[in-house]
Amino acid sequence: MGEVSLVKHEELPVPIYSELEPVYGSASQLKEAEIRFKNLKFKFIDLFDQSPDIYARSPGRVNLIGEHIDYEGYSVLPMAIRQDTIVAIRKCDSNESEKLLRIANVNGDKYSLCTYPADPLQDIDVKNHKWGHYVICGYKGFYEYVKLKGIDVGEPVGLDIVVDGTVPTGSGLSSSAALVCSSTIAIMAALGVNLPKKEIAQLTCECERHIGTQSGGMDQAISVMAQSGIAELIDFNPIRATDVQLPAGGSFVIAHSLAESQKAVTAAVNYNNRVVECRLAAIVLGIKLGMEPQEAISNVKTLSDVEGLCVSFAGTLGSSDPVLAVKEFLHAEPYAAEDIEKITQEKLETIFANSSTSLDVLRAAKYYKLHQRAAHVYSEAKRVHAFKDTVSSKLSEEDMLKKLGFLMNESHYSCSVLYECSCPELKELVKICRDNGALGARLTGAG
Ligand code: NG1
Ligand code: MG
Repeated sequence: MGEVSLVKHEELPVPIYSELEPVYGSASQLKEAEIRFKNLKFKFIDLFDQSPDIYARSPGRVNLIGEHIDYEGYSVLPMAIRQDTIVAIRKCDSNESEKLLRIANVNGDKYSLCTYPADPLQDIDVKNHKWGHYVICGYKGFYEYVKLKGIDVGEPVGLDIVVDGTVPTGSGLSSSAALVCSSTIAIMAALGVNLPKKEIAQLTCECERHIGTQSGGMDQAISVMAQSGIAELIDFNPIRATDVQLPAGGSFVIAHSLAESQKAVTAAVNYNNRVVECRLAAIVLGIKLGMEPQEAISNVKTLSDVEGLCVSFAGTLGSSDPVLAVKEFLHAEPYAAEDIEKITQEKLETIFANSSTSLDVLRAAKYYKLHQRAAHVYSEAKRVHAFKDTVSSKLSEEDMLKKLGFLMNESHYSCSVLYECSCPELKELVKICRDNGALGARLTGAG
């Protein structure tokens, strides 16, 4: 599951089977996939009077453990799911008068046609959210990357695009990354560029930030680098994927609480708020662990940046575990802006002056829960490694599955109590799962 596949349209439909067999698995799923690709092609011809040049596919993902820590530099453990986004694309002739990106969806009732200029430098109107913005994220990110690498793709041309997605939206399964990645790959292929997967993973991570969320790179990395039937431990800086074979006797069941999260719309009070709180927690911790305030403000971006400083306090704290440093140096009462400014000797608006999305957070926030957010991040980072170590341990399968379930439960507790990214519907769903025999249950994705 999760291989990125490019299929030339003239080769449809027969090679679909060989190309997509490892991805879609059973014969009935393959049949469904074939029908979807055919529909996509017909929709394309119907809308744009021509056949597409090429197709791209990227899957959604489920994160098994490691929530809200990718943007703090810590490893996560997701796997791809079969639900995906497929994209058909055609490069318009350069002499076609209007240079436009016309982006349509097979579900035209829900997702109406979006039209943008064929201009990679255009700004995305994040305050006026549209589904097509995700494709433009990929478009902008691709051009930024080829410019950086000195790859010549010529003058921008018009592109016609039709999208078909089966990842439920707003459900924590990363429909957004499936759309960003499949669009980026389609654009890349339409413009005749072929990049290695690692580079596509890196560039698509950066792409999605154009939507206004300060996301980490988990979703794009797994969507691009996933392999069939296996989970991946994803490390960042640089991105790296290590195969994790899960115990054969266990099943992961993905359930939907039916509560939707519109992350791009609520970023200032939810997602980006937590990113800002983590940065502040890291700066304050850095100062408490011996850094000069200005040094911390300039150099500390994430909680992983200050973890190493705990070593010199191991004697006082009993160990170099950053969770102990959080207990010692960050109080549990929420911090007001002035409390933090006394420690940083700098206004928060100055610290975040270069990030308009962070300034939006500061405007919306009443206080900052530094202790809780940092405690979640450091403990969750440890759970990811405990999960991976358990999978490769010599435990009996029964004990192994119990331990994995326990870690998932701990992760859920931390997400809901310390990180506060759960909701009543998820709480109920987790309870239903556990009451009915699940060895562990947790929210997945941003929450
Ligand atoms: P979802 O669940 O797709 O909104 C988000 C982030 C990830 C990660 C998780 C929480 C994006 C594209 N993805 O995922 O980077 O931080 O939340 O672990 O914003
Ligand atoms: Mg998403």
